[in-house]
Amino acid sequence: MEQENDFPNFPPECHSLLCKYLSKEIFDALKDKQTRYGFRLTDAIHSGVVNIDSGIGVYAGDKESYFTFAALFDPIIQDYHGFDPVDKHVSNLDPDDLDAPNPDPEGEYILSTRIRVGRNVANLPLGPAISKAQRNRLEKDLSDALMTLKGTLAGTYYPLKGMSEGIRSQLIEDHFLFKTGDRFLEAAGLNRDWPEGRGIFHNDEKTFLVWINEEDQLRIISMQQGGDIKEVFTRLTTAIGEIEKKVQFSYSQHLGYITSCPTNLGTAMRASVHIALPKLAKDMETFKAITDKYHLQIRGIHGEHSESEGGVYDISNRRRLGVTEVQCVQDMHDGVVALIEKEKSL
Ligand code: ADP
Ligand code: ILO
Repeated sequence: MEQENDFPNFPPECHSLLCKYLSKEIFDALKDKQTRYGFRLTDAIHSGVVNIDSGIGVYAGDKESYFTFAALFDPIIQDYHGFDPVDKHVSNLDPDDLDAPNPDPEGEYILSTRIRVGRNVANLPLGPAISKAQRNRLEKDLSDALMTLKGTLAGTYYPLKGMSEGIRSQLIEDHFLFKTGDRFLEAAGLNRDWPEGRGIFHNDEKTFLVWINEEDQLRIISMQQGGDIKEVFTRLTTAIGEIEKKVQFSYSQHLGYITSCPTNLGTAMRASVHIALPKLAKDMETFKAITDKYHLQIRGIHGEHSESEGGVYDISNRRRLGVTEVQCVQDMHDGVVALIEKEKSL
């Protein structure tokens, strides 16, 4: 990725963490550095420079980026996650430590539950810096490994290349597959050679799915109808354990699981429900007060950067780094209980 080596000119309407923390001094101190995979500061910031409405604006090209460009990444990570450069991440994927009875056993509010983690393979560049040959090789190795899974995790790999348009758009509409052409990923170099090397693995029931080579090399997903959060988490942690027997994930004592976007570091987990809250939707102040209290994020029902439809929202954990996976899911569960209680009272 060849770019100018000048300090970017951010317009006043830009409020990304990139423009907040990229001073001229930091830019000058980092602009001539590169990682062993040739990833440079200009590559890391390109998405946020091109997309001035970014919330964050940076991506890492490899694990080393987080350390080589720490003068920029550290304050962004500190701001987003409240996590200091001296802090250590701790993982806990034990479902027995989760206290999450179904918040909606009658099925009046929660349509579906989904928990995903991002993973990348150790000793390889991340998506923004990976070569076409490395990506294609990885697709083969990962899909071969997934095809050996047994029991309820057994499934089939469907490459994006050659997939019919009808099947692809149906999978997206049904919330199973990633979209094409995200401009943030595009500018980060994550869409190079699209659709080659990308695809989706899933079991017959589509309760266990794995995206290959999208924003991260693996997005491991467990989902189902209704609000049995514990069942979804248990399936996910079993799957992660099985995949980890075959693939070594990129991990750091400090930052946890390494992901291309710093918002996903740590657990790389997003635990969400699609939930109908039509009354609360008319009082966004109260709605937001509850989601803030439980560290939750509100998205539309077609994922990030989408709108709600018919009072149905995607509610998920906002914290990912410096908290365990169990805590992420617990945040989501406890917040959803509070949201349902409020909705009932209105
Ligand atoms: P990610 O969760 O991987 O960060 P997105 O926010 O784009 O990415 O969501 C990916 C897809 O997963 C979207 O189609 C979204 O609607 C779907 N999704 C997220 N949460 C749920 C849920 N609880 N139930 C059903 N689909 C969901
Ligand atoms: N780069 C985008 C998105 C950041 C968070 N989301 C994801 C999918 N990683 C931004 O800075 O707004």
